[in-house]
Amino acid sequence: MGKTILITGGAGFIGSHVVRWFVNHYPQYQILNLDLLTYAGNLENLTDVEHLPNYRFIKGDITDEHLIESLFAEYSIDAVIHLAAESHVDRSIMDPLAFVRTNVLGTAVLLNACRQHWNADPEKHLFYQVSTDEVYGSLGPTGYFSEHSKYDPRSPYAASKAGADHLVRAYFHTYQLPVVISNCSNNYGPYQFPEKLIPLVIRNIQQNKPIPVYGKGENVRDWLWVEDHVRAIDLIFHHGKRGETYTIGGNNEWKNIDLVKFICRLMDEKLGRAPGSSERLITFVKDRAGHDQRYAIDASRIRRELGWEPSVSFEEGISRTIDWYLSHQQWLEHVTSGTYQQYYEQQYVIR
Ligand code: NAD
Ligand code: TDX
Repeated sequence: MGKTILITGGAGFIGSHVVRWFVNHYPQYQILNLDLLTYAGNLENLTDVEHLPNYRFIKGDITDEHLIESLFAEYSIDAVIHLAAESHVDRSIMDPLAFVRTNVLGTAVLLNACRQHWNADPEKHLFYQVSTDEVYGSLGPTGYFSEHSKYDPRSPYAASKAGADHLVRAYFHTYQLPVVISNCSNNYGPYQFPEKLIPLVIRNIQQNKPIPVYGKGENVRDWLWVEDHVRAIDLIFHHGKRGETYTIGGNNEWKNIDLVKFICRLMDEKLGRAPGSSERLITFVKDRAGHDQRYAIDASRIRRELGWEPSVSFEEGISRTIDWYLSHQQWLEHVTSGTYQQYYEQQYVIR
């Protein structure tokens, strides 16, 4: 059946993969992509779908109540998949209020428009909140986050996403708004902005620049191929239980330093450089403030109930990611021109 779906943040990293997936797999859906095009949003991420008849881009801010109201009045929006956010932990340490504004207030503005325009018919409508495992805080050497874990956010980014998730649940309980939330671990793949670890390492190796590793590189992250996250979002969007949460992860934990060395080895091979050349660029820098030690996800619920499985091995995914960045120099140049340099110099003190 046809639906009009508002996807927020569709010009960003994960959002552009979600838009591409839904536009291509569901020609009967009308996809509206609402994005402010901040430093992280880029319409070049979507050139392959922009001409399709079931896709429309709208530039705008999710915190702008008048704009959101006018969109709900103009289009008969059946569902929202909400990804727009300030997403980088280090930036949240520099400028926490920007995160509160977009992530908390922006989510509240969207929820409120849904409340006013939907009659709480769970068959017809859905507000899908795309969230992160960081809301659960930091793990020690053992254990996993699951749908039952307590919220314990520790960075301004994580706290702002936690605040947004709480609002989503509050709208479910108070107004019976049909909602669903998923909390996913670290994504990687094409179109990720090179402030995040994996694309930053690839770019710096290519340019023979120091690779900044925070602290001793002992922190652990679980990594998931971005399209596997998108496949999970598709399943949850269509079959997830209203009012509930799904945790998503790749069962693929890496210590940062091991991951960086792994990328170094692959880059040496792909660039035809002598073994060990890239590793020499590794530079240990001041640790991130409040750096979460370990994230790991128990994704058994979505596997069991919705039949989801990651489809791309990490070796394959990293190799594809490196190939993508090496063959998209122009994209990389565009996104790192302008204010990127300013951010980089503020963020990294490398002597
Ligand atoms: P991103 O930073 O690449 O993209 C965010 C997008 O939101 C950009 O296109 C930006 O222009 C847009 N945006 C920012 N502020 C806006 C505003 N006020 N109004 C409208 N649009 C605005 O982020 P990402 O890594 O693709 O993450 C997308 C979502 O997924 C976020 O909600 C994030 O919390 C969540 N998430 C990310 C990861 C990850 O590993 N990257 C993991 C789990 C969850
Ligand atoms: O230069 C770096 N050096 C370094 O050692 C950068 C940018 C990061 N790191 C470390 C910090 C983390 O332990 O690498 C790890 C990964 O860092 P990021 O790529 O910044 O991701 P993270 O902080 O784990 O958060 C990501 O995953 C959850 C996304 O940015 C969030 O949006 C998502 O919610």
